[in-house]
Amino acid sequence: MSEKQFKVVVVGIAGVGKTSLLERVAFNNFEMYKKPTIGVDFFPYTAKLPDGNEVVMQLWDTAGQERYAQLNSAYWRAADAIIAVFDATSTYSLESACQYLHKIYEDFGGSKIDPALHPIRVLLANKIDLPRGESTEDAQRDIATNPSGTCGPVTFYGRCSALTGEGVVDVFERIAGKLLIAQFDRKVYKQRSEVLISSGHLESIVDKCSC
Ligand SMILES: Nc1nc2c(ncn2[C@@H]2O[C@H](COP(=O)(O)OP(=O)(O)OP(=O)(O)O)[C@@H](O)[C@H]2O)c(=O)[nH]1
Ligand SMILES: [Mg+2]
Repeated sequence: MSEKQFKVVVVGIAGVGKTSLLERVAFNNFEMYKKPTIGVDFFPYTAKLPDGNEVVMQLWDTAGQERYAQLNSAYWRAADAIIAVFDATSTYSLESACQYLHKIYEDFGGSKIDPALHPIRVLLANKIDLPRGESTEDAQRDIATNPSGTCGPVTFYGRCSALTGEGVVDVFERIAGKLLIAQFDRKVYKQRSEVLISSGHLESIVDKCSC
Protein backbone atom coordinates (compact mmCIF):
# COMPACT_ATOMS: atom_id res chain seq x y z
CA MET A 1 0.00 0.00 0.00
CA SER A 2 1.31 3.50 -0.84
CA GLU A 3 2.49 5.40 2.27
CA LYS A 4 1.17 8.60 0.80
CA GLN A 5 -2.46 9.52 0.19
CA PHE A 6 -2.43 11.07 -3.27
CA LYS A 7 -4.58 14.11 -3.95
CA VAL A 8 -6.56 13.75 -7.18
CA VAL A 9 -8.71 16.73 -8.21
CA VAL A 10 -11.58 16.40 -10.68
CA VAL A 11 -12.56 19.51 -12.67
CA GLY A 12 -14.91 20.25 -15.56
CA ILE A 13 -17.99 22.35 -16.24
CA ALA A 14 -21.38 21.64 -14.62
CA GLY A 15 -23.21 18.47 -15.58
CA VAL A 16 -20.38 16.56 -17.29
CA GLY A 17 -20.67 13.83 -14.64
CA LYS A 18 -17.78 14.45 -12.20
CA THR A 19 -19.76 13.40 -9.11
CA SER A 20 -21.30 10.45 -10.96
CA LEU A 21 -17.83 9.29 -12.00
CA LEU A 22 -16.51 9.43 -8.44
CA GLU A 23 -19.57 7.69 -6.99
CA ARG A 24 -19.11 4.97 -9.60
CA VAL A 25 -15.44 4.40 -8.84
CA ALA A 26 -15.66 4.78 -5.04
CA PHE A 27 -19.01 3.05 -4.33
CA ASN A 28 -19.97 1.37 -7.63
CA ASN A 29 -23.17 3.41 -7.56
CA PHE A 30 -24.98 5.57 -10.12
CA GLU A 31 -28.01 7.87 -9.78
CA MET A 32 -29.70 9.40 -12.81
CA TYR A 33 -30.88 12.55 -10.98
CA LYS A 34 -28.16 14.32 -9.05
CA LYS A 35 -27.94 17.67 -7.33
CA PRO A 36 -25.12 19.99 -8.48
CA THR A 37 -22.06 19.93 -6.25
CA ILE A 38 -21.57 22.96 -4.01
CA GLY A 39 -17.99 23.82 -3.08
CA VAL A 40 -16.05 20.56 -2.87
CA ASP A 41 -16.71 16.94 -1.82
CA PHE A 42 -14.23 14.18 -1.02
CA PHE A 43 -14.24 10.51 -1.94
CA PRO A 44 -11.78 7.95 -0.59
CA TYR A 45 -10.46 5.43 -3.09
CA THR A 46 -7.74 2.78 -3.12
CA ALA A 47 -6.68 1.54 -6.54
CA LYS A 48 -5.50 -2.06 -6.68
CA LEU A 49 -2.97 -2.61 -9.43
CA PRO A 50 -2.46 -5.97 -11.21
CA ASP A 51 1.08 -6.21 -9.73
CA GLY A 52 -0.39 -6.14 -6.20
CA ASN A 53 0.45 -2.48 -5.45
CA GLU A 54 -2.30 -0.48 -3.74
CA VAL A 55 -2.46 3.27 -4.26
CA VAL A 56 -4.44 5.33 -1.75
CA MET A 57 -6.13 8.41 -3.16
CA GLN A 58 -8.29 11.22 -1.90
CA LEU A 59 -10.54 12.26 -4.77
CA TRP A 60 -11.64 15.92 -4.74
CA ASP A 61 -14.94 16.57 -6.51
CA THR A 62 -15.25 20.26 -7.45
CA ALA A 63 -18.35 22.23 -8.42
CA GLY A 64 -18.66 22.96 -12.14
CA GLN A 65 -21.13 25.83 -11.86
CA GLU A 66 -19.66 29.15 -13.00
CA ARG A 67 -20.22 30.87 -9.64
CA TYR A 68 -17.77 28.45 -7.98
CA ALA A 69 -15.10 28.69 -10.69
CA GLN A 70 -12.91 31.08 -8.69
CA LEU A 71 -12.73 28.66 -5.79
CA ASN A 72 -11.36 25.84 -7.87
CA SER A 73 -7.83 27.19 -8.30
CA ALA A 74 -7.37 26.92 -4.53
CA TYR A 75 -8.38 23.25 -4.71
CA TRP A 76 -5.86 22.06 -7.27
CA ARG A 77 -2.86 23.48 -5.38
CA ALA A 78 -0.59 20.60 -4.29
CA ALA A 79 -2.61 18.15 -6.40
CA ASP A 80 -0.82 14.98 -7.50
CA ALA A 81 -3.21 14.45 -10.39
CA ILE A 82 -5.90 16.45 -12.18
CA ILE A 83 -8.74 14.88 -14.16
CA ALA A 84 -10.49 17.30 -16.53
CA VAL A 85 -13.83 15.70 -17.41
CA PHE A 86 -16.01 16.53 -20.40
CA ASP A 87 -19.30 15.22 -21.73
CA ALA A 88 -18.61 13.16 -24.85
CA THR A 89 -21.69 14.68 -26.53
CA SER A 90 -20.62 18.30 -25.99
CA THR A 91 -17.79 20.03 -27.85
CA TYR A 92 -18.18 23.05 -25.58
CA SER A 93 -17.45 20.95 -22.49
CA LEU A 94 -14.39 19.49 -24.25
CA GLU A 95 -13.05 22.98 -24.98
CA SER A 96 -13.68 23.97 -21.36
CA ALA A 97 -11.87 20.87 -20.06
CA CYS A 98 -8.89 21.82 -22.22
CA GLN A 99 -8.97 25.36 -20.87
CA TYR A 100 -8.91 23.99 -17.33
CA LEU A 101 -5.90 21.80 -18.15
CA HIS A 102 -4.07 24.66 -19.80
CA LYS A 103 -4.72 27.02 -16.90
CA ILE A 104 -3.61 24.43 -14.35
CA TYR A 105 -0.42 23.75 -16.32
CA GLU A 106 0.38 27.49 -16.31
CA ASP A 107 -0.55 27.80 -12.59
CA PHE A 108 2.02 25.13 -11.79
CA GLY A 109 4.70 27.08 -13.66
CA GLY A 110 4.26 25.80 -17.23
CA SER A 111 7.39 24.94 -19.20
CA LYS A 112 9.60 26.82 -16.67
CA ILE A 113 9.09 23.97 -14.21
CA ASP A 114 10.61 20.47 -14.49
CA PRO A 115 7.92 18.05 -15.80
CA ALA A 116 8.53 15.87 -12.69
CA LEU A 117 7.07 18.66 -10.54
CA HIS A 118 3.80 18.95 -12.46
CA PRO A 119 0.72 16.94 -11.49
CA ILE A 120 -0.48 14.18 -13.78
CA ARG A 121 -3.03 15.66 -16.18
CA VAL A 122 -5.81 13.52 -17.61
CA LEU A 123 -8.39 14.56 -20.20
CA LEU A 124 -11.43 12.34 -19.71
CA ALA A 125 -14.53 11.88 -21.89
CA ASN A 126 -17.55 10.74 -19.85
CA LYS A 127 -21.03 9.65 -21.04
CA ILE A 128 -19.65 7.54 -23.89
CA ASP A 129 -22.85 5.49 -23.62
CA LEU A 130 -24.71 8.34 -25.39
CA PRO A 131 -24.72 8.85 -29.19
CA ARG A 132 -22.48 11.69 -30.39
CA GLY A 133 -22.98 14.19 -33.20
CA GLU A 134 -20.51 14.20 -36.10
CA SER A 135 -18.79 17.47 -35.17
CA THR A 136 -18.28 16.28 -31.60
CA GLU A 137 -16.74 13.07 -32.89
CA ASP A 138 -14.39 15.03 -35.18
CA ALA A 139 -13.31 17.32 -32.34
CA GLN A 140 -12.68 14.35 -30.08
CA ARG A 141 -10.73 12.50 -32.75
CA ASP A 142 -8.48 15.56 -33.18
CA ILE A 143 -7.92 15.80 -29.44
CA ALA A 144 -7.37 12.06 -29.09
CA THR A 145 -4.67 12.05 -31.76
CA ASN A 146 -2.98 15.14 -30.32
CA PRO A 147 -4.36 15.94 -26.85
CA SER A 148 -1.35 18.05 -25.92
CA GLY A 149 -1.97 20.44 -28.83
CA THR A 150 -4.84 22.47 -27.36
CA CYS A 151 -4.80 21.44 -23.72
CA GLY A 152 -1.08 21.87 -22.96
CA PRO A 153 0.87 18.69 -22.17
CA VAL A 154 -1.56 15.91 -21.23
CA THR A 155 -0.46 12.68 -19.53
CA PHE A 156 -3.21 10.67 -21.22
CA TYR A 157 -6.67 10.85 -22.76
CA GLY A 158 -9.33 8.46 -21.44
CA ARG A 159 -12.97 7.57 -22.18
CA CYS A 160 -15.60 6.22 -19.82
CA SER A 161 -19.24 6.07 -18.80
CA ALA A 162 -20.21 6.61 -15.17
CA LEU A 163 -23.63 5.19 -16.09
CA THR A 164 -22.49 1.79 -17.41
CA GLY A 165 -19.14 1.81 -15.58
CA GLU A 166 -17.25 1.19 -18.85
CA GLY A 167 -13.64 2.40 -18.63
CA VAL A 168 -13.98 3.91 -15.13
CA VAL A 169 -11.78 1.56 -13.11
CA ASP A 170 -9.26 1.43 -15.99
CA VAL A 171 -8.81 5.20 -15.86
CA PHE A 172 -8.15 5.22 -12.12
CA GLU A 173 -5.79 2.22 -12.33
CA ARG A 174 -3.87 4.01 -15.04
CA ILE A 175 -3.66 7.14 -12.90
CA ALA A 176 -2.50 5.05 -9.92
CA GLY A 177 0.32 3.55 -11.98
CA LYS A 178 1.37 7.00 -13.19
CA LEU A 179 1.28 8.36 -9.61
CA LEU A 180 3.78 5.71 -8.49
CA ILE A 181 6.09 6.51 -11.40
CA ALA A 182 5.75 10.27 -10.71
CA GLN A 183 6.59 9.72 -7.03
CA PHE A 184 9.77 7.91 -8.08
CA ASP A 185 10.66 10.68 -10.61
CA ARG A 186 10.23 13.33 -7.92
CA LYS A 187 12.58 11.47 -5.56
CA VAL A 188 15.17 11.30 -8.35
CA TYR A 189 14.64 15.02 -9.07
CA LYS A 190 15.07 15.87 -5.37
CA GLN A 191 18.22 13.75 -5.04
CA ARG A 192 19.67 15.32 -8.21
CA SER A 193 18.96 18.83 -6.86
CA GLU A 194 20.53 17.96 -3.50
CA VAL A 195 23.68 16.71 -5.23
CA LEU A 196 23.84 19.90 -7.30
CA ILE A 197 23.32 22.10 -4.23
CA SER A 198 25.89 20.26 -2.08
CA SER A 199 28.45 20.43 -4.91
CA GLY A 200 27.85 24.19 -5.19
CA HIS A 201 26.73 23.78 -8.78
CA LEU A 202 23.27 25.30 -8.28
CA GLU A 203 24.67 28.36 -6.49
CA SER A 204 27.08 28.96 -9.34
CA ILE A 205 24.19 28.77 -11.82
CA VAL A 206 22.20 31.22 -9.67
CA ASP A 207 25.27 33.55 -9.42
CA LYS A 208 25.54 33.71 -13.21
CA CYS A 209 21.81 34.29 -13.70
CA SER A 210 20.92 37.87 -14.58
CA CYS A 211 17.30 37.36 -13.43
N1 LIG B 1 -25.94 9.01 -19.90
C1 LIG B 1 -25.08 9.35 -18.93
N2 LIG B 1 -25.45 10.27 -18.02
C2 LIG B 1 -24.55 10.59 -17.06
C3 LIG B 1 -23.26 9.99 -16.98
N3 LIG B 1 -22.59 10.53 -15.93
C4 LIG B 1 -23.43 11.42 -15.38
N4 LIG B 1 -24.60 11.47 -16.05
C5 LIG B 1 -25.76 12.33 -15.75
O1 LIG B 1 -25.37 13.68 -15.94
C6 LIG B 1 -26.00 14.53 -14.98
C7 LIG B 1 -24.98 15.38 -14.24
O2 LIG B 1 -24.13 14.51 -13.47
P1 LIG B 1 -23.27 15.03 -12.23
O3 LIG B 1 -22.44 13.88 -11.79
O4 LIG B 1 -24.12 15.69 -11.20
O5 LIG B 1 -22.39 16.15 -12.95
P2 LIG B 1 -21.28 17.11 -12.27
O6 LIG B 1 -20.20 17.27 -13.27
O7 LIG B 1 -20.89 16.58 -10.95
O8 LIG B 1 -22.06 18.49 -12.12
P3 LIG B 1 -21.73 19.71 -11.06
O9 LIG B 1 -21.69 19.12 -9.69
O10 LIG B 1 -22.87 20.69 -11.22
O11 LIG B 1 -20.44 20.31 -11.48
C8 LIG B 1 -26.81 13.60 -14.05
O12 LIG B 1 -28.16 13.61 -14.49
C9 LIG B 1 -26.18 12.24 -14.27
O13 LIG B 1 -27.10 11.19 -14.06
C10 LIG B 1 -22.91 9.00 -17.96
O14 LIG B 1 -21.82 8.41 -18.00
N5 LIG B 1 -23.87 8.74 -18.92
MG1 LIG C 1 -21.07 17.35 -9.04
